[in-house]
Amino acid sequence: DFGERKGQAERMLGLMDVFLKNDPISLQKDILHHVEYTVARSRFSFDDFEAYQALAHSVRDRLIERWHDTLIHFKKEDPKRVYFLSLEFLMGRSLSNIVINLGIRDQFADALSQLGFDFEVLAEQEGDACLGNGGLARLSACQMDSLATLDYPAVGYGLRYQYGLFRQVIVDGFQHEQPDYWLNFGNPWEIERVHITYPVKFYGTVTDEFLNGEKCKVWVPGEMVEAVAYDNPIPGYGTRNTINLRLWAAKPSDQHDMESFNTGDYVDAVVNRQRAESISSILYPDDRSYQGKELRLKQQYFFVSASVQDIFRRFKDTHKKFDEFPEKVALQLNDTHPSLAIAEVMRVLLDEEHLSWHRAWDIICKIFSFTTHTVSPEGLEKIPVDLLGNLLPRHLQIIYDINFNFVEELKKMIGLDYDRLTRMSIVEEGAVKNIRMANLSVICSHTVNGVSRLHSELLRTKLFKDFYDLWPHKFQYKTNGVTQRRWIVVSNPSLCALISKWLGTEAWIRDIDLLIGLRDYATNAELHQEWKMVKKVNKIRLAEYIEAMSGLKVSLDAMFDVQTKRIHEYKRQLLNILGIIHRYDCIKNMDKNDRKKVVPRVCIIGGKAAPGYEIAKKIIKLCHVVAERINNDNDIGDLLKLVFIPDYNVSVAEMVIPGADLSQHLSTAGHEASGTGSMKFLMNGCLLLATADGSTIEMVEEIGQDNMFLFGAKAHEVVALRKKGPTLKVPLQFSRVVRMIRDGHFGFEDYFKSLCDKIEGTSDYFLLGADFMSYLEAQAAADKAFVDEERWTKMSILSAAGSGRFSSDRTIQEYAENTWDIQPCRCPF
Ligand code: TH1
Repeated sequence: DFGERKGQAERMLGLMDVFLKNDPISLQKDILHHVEYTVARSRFSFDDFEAYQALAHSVRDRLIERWHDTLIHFKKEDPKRVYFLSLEFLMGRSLSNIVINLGIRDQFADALSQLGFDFEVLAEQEGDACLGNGGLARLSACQMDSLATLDYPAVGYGLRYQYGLFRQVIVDGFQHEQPDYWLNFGNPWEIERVHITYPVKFYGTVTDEFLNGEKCKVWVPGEMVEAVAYDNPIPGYGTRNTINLRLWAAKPSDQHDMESFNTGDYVDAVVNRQRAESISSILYPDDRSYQGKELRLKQQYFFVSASVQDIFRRFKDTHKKFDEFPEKVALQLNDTHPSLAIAEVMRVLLDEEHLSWHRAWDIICKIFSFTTHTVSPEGLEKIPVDLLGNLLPRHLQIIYDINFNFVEELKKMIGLDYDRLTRMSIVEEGAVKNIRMANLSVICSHTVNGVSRLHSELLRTKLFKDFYDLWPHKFQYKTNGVTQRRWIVVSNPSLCALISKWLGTEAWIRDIDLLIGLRDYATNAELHQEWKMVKKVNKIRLAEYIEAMSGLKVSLDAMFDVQTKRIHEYKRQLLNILGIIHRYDCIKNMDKNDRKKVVPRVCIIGGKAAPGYEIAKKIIKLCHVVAERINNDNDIGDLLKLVFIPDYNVSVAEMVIPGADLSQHLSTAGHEASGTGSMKFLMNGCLLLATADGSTIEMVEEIGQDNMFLFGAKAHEVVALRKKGPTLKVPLQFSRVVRMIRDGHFGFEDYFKSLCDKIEGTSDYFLLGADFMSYLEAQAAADKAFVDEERWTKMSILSAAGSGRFSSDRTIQEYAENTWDIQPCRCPF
């Protein structure tokens, strides 16, 4: 209608500066405008945080222009879109990322410095958006960046939690969790859409009714909650395209609780309404473990239902026939967390659009694709039937119907192989009946993706073997990737400048394959000098952080050796700590001469433990007591230091990763589906010490065995090693360090007993003992390489040069071509 009121439109265009200008004066005016009118501070008196807010709003204005243009362009072109459904997005800070992607960082920095502000200082004022746990959530964020950059018509959907992932505080070496009420200071990057709301229904009953002579199901809900959209524009780099990440917040519905209002209990009724908001209030802090909690299920359905309504609304705006739905819509399930979308789309098609089962099912089979991030059967999500039936009665019926049809078909194909039928059924029978969300997702998706080659192999031969045998064509894999915009350009500006200088272009920021060009200079003395300088600058930054945080001074000559990721037994932070104790013990027993040959190390460990994960919390405490002992041992000095970095999150990672010389990825082979931290380290020219697990296997292929320190049992050997169990001989060195902990060398021996018990004898499930010698050898090899500066620098250059395959741009392109079947839709500049 804007076009119809042409006169008015022209007048509006005349009044408005469409396309804000980016010269220093315009930027300064704009920032001051926001100081005065948005932040409502006097332009003569505002602090760094207020300056950040004004800056952020000036950036946001420019972001919104492109976002509007993109949305209008998509609407006009009406391409097939991918809808990326994820319960977690770990965005971290936005400011630097946005100005860099918009190509106006330097302009803003100049404008600010003329006002007497430092861009970097203001950028530090921003808090992290931690709406996710770990790898899976950060992957979603990286993929959004790539979707925007590659001009794909994509929409992200998720939940706008009021409390992000807990803040980790360490008190006396123990982890404490504090709430992350991140919206307290406002969030300039989101746009509240009060008019974009959808009702979401829960509980109630399903009845059979007749409509135009046809029998149909009517769900009469028992509770109604409103979903309100909050839009988060995601800008691409080197393009005008800016896509939308729409997060839903729960608000009380106007139709909610009419009853209690009528009964006159007004105050109680209002208080009751507030409960609705609890649905989007908190992110579950459990990384890959499920508890079958009702609130979690409510969250899943809440965001799925709002997103599906939004998708249908958009489709119906321009289309009448549902047969066209698969030509316009691809739905991507990020793990099983959003898999209720399958039952929800089916429900809408059947009960609201009144399609036949046959037509509805045909559509389902064409639109869903599923990516699993899990390796072990215990990691797969299950929902108790009672819970689901109570909360979503109609969905349970639909899932049963899908399962009935599937099992009937299956019988025709494989006969009455009951074991196999039982394994493949969506419904798990037993004391507690469960819905297997993974089986539902595999059965209803046209494509099932793994996140690395090894992972995909494990899916085909173990986790989903029965399904693979039935539908081999469904199974693909897309090795994960991370965005070089965040993990080099934003977080390591010196390296970014260096790479552009030596490649003679900045094009690698959009076209990662160009990175390989660095190989030509892998032995160039001049590059070596500059490369070492960059590493030094980043080590200084990290050392300053460590000192500010813990008071510990670390030597820049030492090897900075980093292991940062969620704390998990399978990730074997414990192996790292045992190795450190061993190293300490060795140094203690050396004479003066031998000590001269020791390569000094600063060992850095960081990561959060799920609040209910006792063993993980003990690992954190162990790290602290060992650090206390080593760091205060004057006899050791700079030869060895151990630091635990608290509250590891995206912005801490941005500082730690560029400063690392060596990084450790120690998962027992076959347990890390992919791993993405390693990719960030690799891109930053950090050497890897790793097991042959997840994506590291593919990294070796890219950069060569000689440039990585590989160790440990291979995935196919792990099962056999476990079977050997008690007969397995563990090395003396291993028993010795465990004994030191048991004997109270570091105190708290009672507290650590259960930890020691978990890794000795038959209970060493993750094979720390079996891998220990190989681990020590890899560490020794790393020491040896580090002493040879030229060799180390060459390895570092080759690591970065070979990291191109691990860009999320490559991952997303593969998804677009092989899974979603979507085309770029580029907004004209
Ligand atoms: C992780 C995987 O453990 C990791 O190997 C992988 O690189 C990453 O996903 C991205 O693909 C997972 N995170 C979660 C989180 C939850 C549930 C399952 C997984 S798997 C909550």
